[in-house]
Amino acid sequence: LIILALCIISIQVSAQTPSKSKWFEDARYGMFIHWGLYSGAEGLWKGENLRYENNYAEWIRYRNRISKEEYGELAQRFVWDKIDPEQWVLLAKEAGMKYIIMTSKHHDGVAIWDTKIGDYSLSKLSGTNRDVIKELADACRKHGMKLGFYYSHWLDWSEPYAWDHNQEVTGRVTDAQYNQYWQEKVIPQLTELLTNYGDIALMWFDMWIPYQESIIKKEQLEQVVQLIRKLQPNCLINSRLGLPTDQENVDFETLGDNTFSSNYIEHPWETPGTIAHSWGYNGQEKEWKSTGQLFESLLSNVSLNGGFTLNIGPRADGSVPYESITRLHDVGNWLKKYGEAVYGNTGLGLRTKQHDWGTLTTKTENGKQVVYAEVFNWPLDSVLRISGITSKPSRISVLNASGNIPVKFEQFGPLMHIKIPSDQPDPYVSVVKMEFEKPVEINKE
Ligand code: FUL
Repeated sequence: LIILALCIISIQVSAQTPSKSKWFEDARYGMFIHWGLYSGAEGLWKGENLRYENNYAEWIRYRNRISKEEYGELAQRFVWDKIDPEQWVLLAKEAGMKYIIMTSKHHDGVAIWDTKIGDYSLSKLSGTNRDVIKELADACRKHGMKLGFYYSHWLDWSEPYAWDHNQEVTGRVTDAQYNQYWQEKVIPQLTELLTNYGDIALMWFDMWIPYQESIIKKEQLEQVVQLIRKLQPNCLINSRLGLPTDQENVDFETLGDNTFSSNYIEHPWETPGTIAHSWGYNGQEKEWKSTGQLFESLLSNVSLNGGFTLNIGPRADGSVPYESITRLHDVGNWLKKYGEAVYGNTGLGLRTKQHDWGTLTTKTENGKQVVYAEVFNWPLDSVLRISGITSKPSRISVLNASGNIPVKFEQFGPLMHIKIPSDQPDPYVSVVKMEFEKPVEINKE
């Protein structure tokens, strides 16, 4: 009897235990930080722009064929008196972001933390005793921000035995050589990152081809997974590790850079996005996105069950370009008012772009479901038309700064006409809230 009781209790506990990715699925919005030696180059090398059009500033060493020694000299451009990782955390908080993913080692192979594995680190190259990753981890803990690390496992342009696109020309390294890089750098460095900086919420790897097409072996990837599961059991792993998303080893899918889905995806996923073109700081940047585009990216992802990880590329003195700050503040101020339509929300699984005025997000609390309409294009005839919901709402209101204004509505089967005020409450995206006593019924036709 006791065993039976224990079994029942344990079944109940496991049924109640939220999945370890729940926080990530609720967070929906996070900050990516690309900061490394390349930030010191600012997209320019000896007066020469980044070679090849349409390229990323953090690729400058590879694109402009800079030698390892000369590249290392960029460390002298780092202004340590000014660098303050806590400012990045405060900016993320202000922006309404719930996690930070920091580049710990990008493709250039430079460790941003004070690694003991080799001497190719920002700390050693610039002769400082500072460890930016430690400072960032401490600041995240202080301000309740989740922290994850980007780690370039597949590519490392600093190691002769790692993968380097130059080898397309010069010939591949052998499997044994690659494994040497893996065992002597990747595994020990990951061990440091997962041991010395407290709780790590996620690891963001970066390989955009399936491992079968790369030099990496499945066993090597599984070794990484086992290491993470052992050292940080709650740490999430993204799909760019190279293993398929449907495998147990991958906790969330990362779509392509600035790539968006056109349908609802059941498993956890995110889009990594830039505010401009490059991820790393580029002083020549011209392609700044509008704040409206950023709202569109965030809200359409949430409406399809995904998240949005938006990047900043600080300069070598740690400062963040004004263009990024102002956009982050605009979205953050909006989230302060309307965050209830984003955090913990998902979508209804209707057709993408079903409504030309905007998106629908939803969440359920205590058995009651709420649906939010995020209206980008406020209808001129003061009628918001929503199709696909057949349940009757108990209340509909328009959210605005002075509270919720209840509004009238009519329903014709799966069509709802909501009478909205003629003036849109928000200059970017206005929110209409529909409350239901029970889970809503959907008509996808
Ligand atoms: C890409 C990288 O090559 C870029 O430099 C950047 O880090 C982006 C997030 O992933 O694939």
